[in-house]
Amino acid sequence: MSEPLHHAPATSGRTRSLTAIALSLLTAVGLPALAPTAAQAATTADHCVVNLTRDEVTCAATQSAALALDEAASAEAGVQSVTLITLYDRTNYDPAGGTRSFVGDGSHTCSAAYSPVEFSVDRLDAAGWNNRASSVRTYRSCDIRLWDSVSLSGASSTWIDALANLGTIGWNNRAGSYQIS
Ligand SMILES: [Ca+2]
Repeated sequence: MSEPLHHAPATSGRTRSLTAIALSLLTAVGLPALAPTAAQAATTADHCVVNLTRDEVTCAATQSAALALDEAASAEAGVQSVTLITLYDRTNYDPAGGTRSFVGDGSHTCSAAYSPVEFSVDRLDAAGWNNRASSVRTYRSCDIRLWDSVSLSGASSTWIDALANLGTIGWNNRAGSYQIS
């Protein structure tokens, strides 16, 4: 079985495993919503930030809260986190259905070329994100390539910089894994 997240050899030899963390999120997602005493408490959507540098996943009730928690933890660890890509459950980058962001350290900028692949992330099913992404944004010169299966095999999309509706290229609610370059 392959690792859920690994660097391409040309980038570095490090290998990281996020399966256990991702699995632990499944229980968090299933928790009942708190009483809607604040506007932001009205959603049960999951918003998680996968931090490559710290090898941790941070989740919160909103995308901004998840990013803020990740940034605070990163600052404590002496690193700056920057977003490389964000997957949205809904089209048009609407965060209301849930988001999953992948962040690297502050010095990271993707190379202009698509080869080598800089990050490969499989098993979106373990994170509750298989066949779910409907729009995607990328940052820091990164692009994303979606794979139909959860194991970076089968059909794959073109490289995407940003797309408000993945359905326009036949990839709505379809990705099971992805690569960043
Ligand atoms: Ca969706």
